[in-house]
Amino acid sequence: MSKFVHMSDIHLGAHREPSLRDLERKCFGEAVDACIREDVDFLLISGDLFHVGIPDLGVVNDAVKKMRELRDSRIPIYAIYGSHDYTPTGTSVIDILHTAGVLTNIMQASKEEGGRLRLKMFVDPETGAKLTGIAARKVGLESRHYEALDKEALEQERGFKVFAFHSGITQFKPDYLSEMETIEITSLPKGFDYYAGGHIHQRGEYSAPGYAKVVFPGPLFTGYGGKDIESTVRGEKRGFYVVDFDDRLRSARFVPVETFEGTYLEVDAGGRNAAEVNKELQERGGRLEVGGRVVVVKVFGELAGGKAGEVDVHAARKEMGARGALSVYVNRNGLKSREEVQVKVAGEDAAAIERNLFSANVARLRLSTKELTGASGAEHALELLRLTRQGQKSNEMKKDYSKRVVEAAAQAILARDVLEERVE
Ligand SMILES: [Mn+2]
Repeated sequence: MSKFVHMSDIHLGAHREPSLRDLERKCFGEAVDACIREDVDFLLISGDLFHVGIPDLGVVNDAVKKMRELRDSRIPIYAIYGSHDYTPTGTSVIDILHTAGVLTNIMQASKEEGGRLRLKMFVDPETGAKLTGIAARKVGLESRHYEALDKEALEQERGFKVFAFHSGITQFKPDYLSEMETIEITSLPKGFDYYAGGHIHQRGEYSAPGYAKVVFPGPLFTGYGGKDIESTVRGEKRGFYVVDFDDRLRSARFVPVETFEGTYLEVDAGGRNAAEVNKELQERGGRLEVGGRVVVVKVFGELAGGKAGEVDVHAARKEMGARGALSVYVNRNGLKSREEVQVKVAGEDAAAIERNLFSANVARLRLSTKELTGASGAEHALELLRLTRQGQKSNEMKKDYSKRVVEAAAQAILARDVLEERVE
């Protein structure tokens, strides 16, 4: 019997706080140690190994050290790009790791006569397992890959086959991602033994006729952003899958990893005034166990008196920090006051608000470019925002930084050109 480990959405470098950065590095390190200890045959990463396409070199160096340990134990790493790994203009760190032989990027596409897309099958030398997949590229671009895909050739391949992808699947989409652009399960070739999913930051195992085992491990550590952190703090287990196989799939089991201890505080401000809410925050917050923990404080509801801004979350954050909390996230997106103008667009966290805001506004535009309308338009806007949020590198000149961001942003709204360019 052979076995491999399937991980996804590791997002190395996602956190700014040194405490979370350390935990994130440790978590990846321990997951790699587990692969070596369990003597797996290979590791498969379904995208978003790093949080950005050109991460800090310190983050890369730490990751490469661990990946070298896998190589030294003769455990190959196969990977595809995630939505965070690619950089529209330049070379991503994934390409460098592929070139250096640290990992193998298993999406290698060529264009056939008539524009059909042919994927190369990689064969793992030790086990004979066949691997291929479709990476996330730019928004809307991967759906074009799927449309053009020569599925028959892949379906005819014999032996144990794994298909890696980094996209939401319409039929298996969690409710909270209802606005996310997804692909139909039938876009994927049928009959693979294991579909190794990435992109969805919630663990899930699914099946459909012709697609017996579709697995999203969710983020290895915790992902990033309010929603992901809140889920982890509220007890959602994070981790990876160990997959046993011979000529077919034998089992796929989830293995949880250590992330962090969490504390969650929810304060319903409904019908009360800001001063009363502050008192409750102080009293209940002060009694919480916060030392060495990640704390999420959620304040919501419509205040009867005072302004939402008068709810003093900073005091609560400071007090918890002083008692040794690793990190304190305050979510007050659901907090409103009667006196203030009602928020027109709501959402559970900043990412959801952005998505909803773009969806609402894009619907009012009349555009001839199809990709820039509807859900795809909202995704493009989000992508643009993500790219313009990239920080300046420590050794990067201001004008180079500005050029990089402007070019990335320009590329982000020119999906078709990039497709022609990349898939030759
Ligand atoms: Mn991700």
